[in-house]
Amino acid sequence: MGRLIAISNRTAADASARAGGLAVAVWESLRSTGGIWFGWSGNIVEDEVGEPQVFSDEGVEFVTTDFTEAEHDGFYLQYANRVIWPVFHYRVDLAHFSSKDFDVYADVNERIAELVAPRLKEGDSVWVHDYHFLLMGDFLRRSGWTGPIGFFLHIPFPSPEVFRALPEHERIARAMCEFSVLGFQSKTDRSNFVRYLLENYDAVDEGEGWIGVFGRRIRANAYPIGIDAKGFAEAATSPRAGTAATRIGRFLGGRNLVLGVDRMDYSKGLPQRFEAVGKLFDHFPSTRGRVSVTQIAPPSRSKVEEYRDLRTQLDGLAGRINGDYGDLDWIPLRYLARSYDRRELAGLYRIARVCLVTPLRDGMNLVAKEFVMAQDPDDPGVLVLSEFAGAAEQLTDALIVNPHDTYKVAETIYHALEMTLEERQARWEKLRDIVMAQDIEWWRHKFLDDLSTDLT
Ligand code: ADQ
Repeated sequence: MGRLIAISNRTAADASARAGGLAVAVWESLRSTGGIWFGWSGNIVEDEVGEPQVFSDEGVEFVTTDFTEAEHDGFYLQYANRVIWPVFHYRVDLAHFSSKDFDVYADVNERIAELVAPRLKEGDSVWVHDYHFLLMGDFLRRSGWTGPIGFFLHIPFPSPEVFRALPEHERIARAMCEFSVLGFQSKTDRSNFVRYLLENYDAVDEGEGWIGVFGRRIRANAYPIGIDAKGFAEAATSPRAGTAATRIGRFLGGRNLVLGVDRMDYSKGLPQRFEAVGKLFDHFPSTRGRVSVTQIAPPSRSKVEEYRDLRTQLDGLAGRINGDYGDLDWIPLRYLARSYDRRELAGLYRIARVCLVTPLRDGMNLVAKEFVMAQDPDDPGVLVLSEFAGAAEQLTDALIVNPHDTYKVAETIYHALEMTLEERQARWEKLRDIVMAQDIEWWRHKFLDDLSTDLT
C-alpha cells in the first residue's frame, strides 16, 4: 500500500492524544505506510484563518487548520452536533435543522478538501473519519482525485425513514457514494444505508459488499471497531489500576459495585439507567445496602443546550434516588461528572461486579469491550448491554437488554448480581475471545485491505 492520508476532525498531533484506541490505530497505520493526517487544530480565530500548521513527527506529517468562530459554530456545534448527531442517533426531535448551518458544514468540508487535494500523489489512499466529513468524497472528486477514498462512520447510520428526515439527505447520500469504500460499525447500519439507496435510487445490491449506484460501484461493509485488547488487559493489572481499585474499595466497604462509564450524552441512555437503578432498589429490596452503583460521566459538548439539560436531569434523578433509598452509611447511586485516566478506569472495571452499558443508540461502544478485557479470569464481572449498541452484534454472551424497559433492566442487574461464578466465567470467556480476536489491529487491517483492493 502507498501512503495513507487520514482526515478526521481532531488529529493526534499532540502525542498525549495518541492514547485512545482510534488515535492509536490511525497513528500506527500512518507510521507504517508514511502519510499525512489532516484535521482541525483545536484553535478558534475571530474571522480569518491563516495558513495551515504543518509539522512532522516520526515520519508522519500533520496538516491542521484553525476554524473561524462562524465555522466552529455552524460546522461543529450546529450541523455536526445538533443535526447529524441527533438524527443518526434516532433523535429527530432534538435536531435543529438549518440550511445556513448546512452551508457552513459544506464549506468546511470543501475548505479541508482544498488543503488535501494538492498534497495527494498517485498511489495514495485517503481514509476519512466520521460524521463531520460526509461530503469529503464529493469535494475530493471535484478536485480531480480519482484514487481510493475510504470512509468510516463511527456513529450509527439510521433507518431510511429517519435519514430522510434530514432536509439534505439526497445531497449527503450522493456525496457518500463518491467514497470507494464505506465502513459501518454494524451490519444493521450497513443494511440501513443500502436499504436507503435501494429505496431512493436505481441502486443494485451486487453481493459481497458491492453496490451499483449512480453509474459506479462502491463497496459498503460492516467493520466493527475494536480496542487495544491486550494493552487494556495489561492496564487493568497496572499499579495505577490497583490504586484506583483500592480507593473505591474503601468506599464500597465490601458491597458489590455496579458501574457505568460514559460520556455525558443523551444517546447513552443515562436517565433511563438511573430509573432502572431506582427500580432495582424498589423491587429487589435485598440489594439495598448491599450494592453501590457508581456512574462516571464527564460532561461533554457543554456548549450545546441539550447536553446542559441532560446534566440537570441527571442531577435531579440521582438526588431523588439517594433521597429515597440512601441511609446513614450507604449512598445507593454515586455519580461522578469527571474523567479518569484509562488505567484508573481499567482498575474500576476490574473490581465491578456488573457493568451497565445501556445506550439508546450507539455506533459501537468501546466501554463494553474495555470492561471485558479488564476482568479477572478467576472472578469476572457481568456485562449488561443494550441491544441498540453496535457491540451487541458481537458480544452476544452479555446480558442483552432493551434500555427503555427499565423494569427489565433492573431485573437483569439483579440476575447479574446473583449469577454463579461458573456462568460468569463461561460467558466472560466467550466475550474475551471475540474482543481479543477482533481488536483494533484486526479492524484497521480489515478496512485498509478492502481499501487497497478497491477495484473502482
Ligand atoms: P463515544 O460516543 O465517545 O465514541 P465510546 O465508544 O463508549 O463512545 O468511547 C468512549 C471512550 O471514552 C472509551 O474509550 C472510554 O474509556 C472513554 N471514557 C468514557 N468515559 C470516560 C471517563 N469518565 N474518563 C475517561 N475516559 C472515559 C464514538 C461512538 C461510539 C464508537 C466510538 C469509536 O459514539 O459508538 O464506539 O466512537 O468508534
